[in-house]
Amino acid sequence: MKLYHYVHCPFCIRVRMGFGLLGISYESKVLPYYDEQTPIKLTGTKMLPILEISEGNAINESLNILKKFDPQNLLAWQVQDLLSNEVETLITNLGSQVNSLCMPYWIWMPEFDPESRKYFQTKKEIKRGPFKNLIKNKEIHLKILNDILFNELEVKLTPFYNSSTLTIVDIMIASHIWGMYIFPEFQFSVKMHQYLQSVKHQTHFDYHHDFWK
Ligand SMILES: N[C@@H](CCC(=O)N[C@@H](CS)C(=O)NCC(=O)O)C(=O)O
Repeated sequence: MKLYHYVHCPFCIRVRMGFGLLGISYESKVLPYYDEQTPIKLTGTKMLPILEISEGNAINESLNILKKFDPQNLLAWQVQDLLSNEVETLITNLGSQVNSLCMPYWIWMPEFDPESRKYFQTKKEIKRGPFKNLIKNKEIHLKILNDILFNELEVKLTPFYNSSTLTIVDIMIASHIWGMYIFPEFQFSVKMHQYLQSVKHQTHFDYHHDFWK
C-alpha cells in the first residue's frame, strides 16, 4: 500500500501515527504541495492523505482510512464517538492557532520546494491573510494557544484525553499540535510534552523520517 502525504499535514500525521500503532506497513510517498494531478487522479480531489490500497483502489479521509484498518478497535473509537462534538471543537480551536503560527515556518522545511512554497502561501493567505502579519501577530496566537492547551486540554489528561489509555482522540490531538515542535522557541509544558512523547512512543512516530531515509 502507498500512503500519499504531506509531512507537516496534521491529517496525514493522524494516519502515520495510527498505522504506527496498528503495526501497518506502507510505502511512504511525500507529494509536492503544488501537485494537483496525482491526488485528483487517485480520488478526484486535491486532498491528502490518500491511501492507495491497490491499483485503481484509493481512499481519502484520515479517520476513514484508520477505521478500515482497525477491525479490533485498538484505537478505542467509542471514546471519539462519545466526545465527538467536544473533540471537534477542541481540534478546530487548536488547529486554527497552530496553523496561523506554523504555516509561515512549515514552508521553509525541506518538504517545500520553491514552487510548492509559492502555491501553499498563495492559497493559505486567502484565508489567513499575509504570512508576514501572522508572524507579526504571533504573540496573540501564542497566548490563545497556550490558554487552550492549559484550560481545555491539560486538565482532561488522565494521562490520556478522558482516558487512562491511548485512543484515537489522542492521535487526533497530538497530530494537530505536533507542528508546534518546529515553531521557534516554543516550549510545551512538562505535562503536555510528556503526553506527546507518550503518543509518539506508542505510535512509533518519527516526524521527519521521510527527509532522512
Ligand atoms: N478531512 C480530511 C482533511 C484533509 C486535509 O484537509 N488535507 C489538507 C492538508 S492538511 C490538504 O490536502 N489540502 C490541500 C490543499 O489545500 O491544497 C481528512 O481528515 O483527511
